[in-house]
Amino acid sequence: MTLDTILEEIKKAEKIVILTHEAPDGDAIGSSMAFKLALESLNKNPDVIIPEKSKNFNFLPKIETLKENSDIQKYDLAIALDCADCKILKGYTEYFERANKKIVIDHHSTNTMYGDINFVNPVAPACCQILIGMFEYFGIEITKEIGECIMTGIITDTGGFSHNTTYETFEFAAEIMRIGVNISQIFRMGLHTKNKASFELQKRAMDRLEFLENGKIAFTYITLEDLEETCAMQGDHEGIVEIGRNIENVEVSIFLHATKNNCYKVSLRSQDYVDVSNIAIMLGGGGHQKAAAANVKGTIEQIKERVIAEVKKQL
Ligand SMILES: [Mn+2]
Repeated sequence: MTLDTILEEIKKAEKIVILTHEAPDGDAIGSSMAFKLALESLNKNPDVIIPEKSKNFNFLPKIETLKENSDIQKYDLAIALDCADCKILKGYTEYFERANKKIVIDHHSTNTMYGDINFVNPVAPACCQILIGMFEYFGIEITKEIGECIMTGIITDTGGFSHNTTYETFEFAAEIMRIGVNISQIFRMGLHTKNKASFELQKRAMDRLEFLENGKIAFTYITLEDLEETCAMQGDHEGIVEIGRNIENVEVSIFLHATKNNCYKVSLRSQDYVDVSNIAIMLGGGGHQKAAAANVKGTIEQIKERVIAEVKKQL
C-alpha cells in the first residue's frame, strides 16, 4: 500500500526536505510544519524550505525553523505538500528534482502525479486533512502543536469551514479542542486579522469591482502600483477574490493580482455549478472545482477579455 511505502522511505532517509507551492497559504505552511513536527517524532530532522513566507502565519509553532534555502546539495528524500504541479515549486525545483526519492502528498484534482510516490486525495478539503489519517496510520501522535498546524490549513483552505468540509473535519476539530488547541485563536490569527496593507488593497479592489453578465461575474484587480503604494507584502492580497464570490447572484469571481510587469495571477472562485479548475487549466493553471488559479501574461484588459470569454462558456 502507498502509505506503507511512504513510511518505509521516510524511515530509510537521513536527509529529508519538505517543499510546497510558491506564495504559500495557510494549508501550504500548515501542512509543511505539521509534517516536520510529525517526522521529528520519528527522530528525523527534515528541512522545510519555504521562500517568501507571509507573516500572517508567524503564530504557528516552530515557524522560526523554516529555511529559505539550504546548502545540502542532494537530499535522500523530498516531500512536496499541497502542490499540484512540480513547476509550482518555483526556484526550489532543484531540491525536489535532485532528491533520490520524491513523494507528493496533495488534494488538488489537477495534480500531475510528478513524484515517485503520489498520494493525492481530491476529496480532502485541505492537504492538512490528508495528514490526519496518514499520521494515525503511521502511529504518530497528533500533539497540540501538530493539531494547530493542521487546523490552520483546514481553516484557511475551507474559508473558515464554509466549503468542502467533511464530517471528519469536525470530528478532528473536536478531538484537538480536547487536547487544548484554541480553534477560535487560529480562526482569528489565520483568517480574520488583517494588516493595514491588506485592508488598503481590499479597499482598492472593492472600489474597482464590477459586475458582468447580469451580475453573474464579479471582476476586480490589483496592480503593481497598488502593491507598492500600500507597502504590501507576500500574502496581503489573500481573501480579495472571496469578496466578489460572496455577493448575491455572483457565480464566478475573478481577481487579477499583478506579480510582475505585464504578468498577473488570475484567481477564480465559483459559488455553485461552474468548475473553475477547467477555466484555470485553459489558462495554463489548475486548482479545485470552486477555487483555482493561473499565471497569465498580458495587460489587465487583454487578460480580462480572455478570462471572461472562458467563464461565459460555462455560465
Ligand atoms: Mn491546499
